[in-house]
Amino acid sequence: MPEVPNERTLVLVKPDGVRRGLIGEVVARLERKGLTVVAARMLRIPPATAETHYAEHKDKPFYGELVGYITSAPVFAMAIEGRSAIAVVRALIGATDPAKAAPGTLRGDFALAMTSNLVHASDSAASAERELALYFHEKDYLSYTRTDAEYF
Ligand code: 3AN
Repeated sequence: MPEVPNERTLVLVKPDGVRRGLIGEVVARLERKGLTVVAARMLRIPPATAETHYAEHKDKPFYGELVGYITSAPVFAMAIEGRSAIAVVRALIGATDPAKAAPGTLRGDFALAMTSNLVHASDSAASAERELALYFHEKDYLSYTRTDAEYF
């Protein structure tokens, strides 16, 4: 098998996903792909954390709506590990605009609007490190070997 880096990334089931009862669907798709959930928590994101999380969008016209939305109801935050986890999770989630997301992706199958686009996932190693630290402490990561690890 080619050497692919083991990575850790942040996935958030956003307020629309939580309120629509889609936490399990998101987790199931990540797990069946061969990725490992190594930390998880349910929380209502404090406004200050949301502003830090979305700091790169501070000057965009949709920034206020984005922060308002992500703080509007609980999210389900996960740390996900696996081979090339950052790119693989982004591929499973699909394009930012759910109207353009490919069928078979989470956004392609379950979302249509831009703000309530179901899931967030870190888009690079630097983002993953920064974003994971907003939601988890080092002691929260419980790495383990899946019984089916030989296939992944
Ligand atoms: P992604 O979530 O795919 O990483 P980003 O980081 O470019 O996308 O954008 C963060 C979030 O901001 C998106 N998930 C979406 O909710 C919102 N967003 C991005 N672009 C727009 C836009 N043009 N209009 C409204 N909301 C947007």
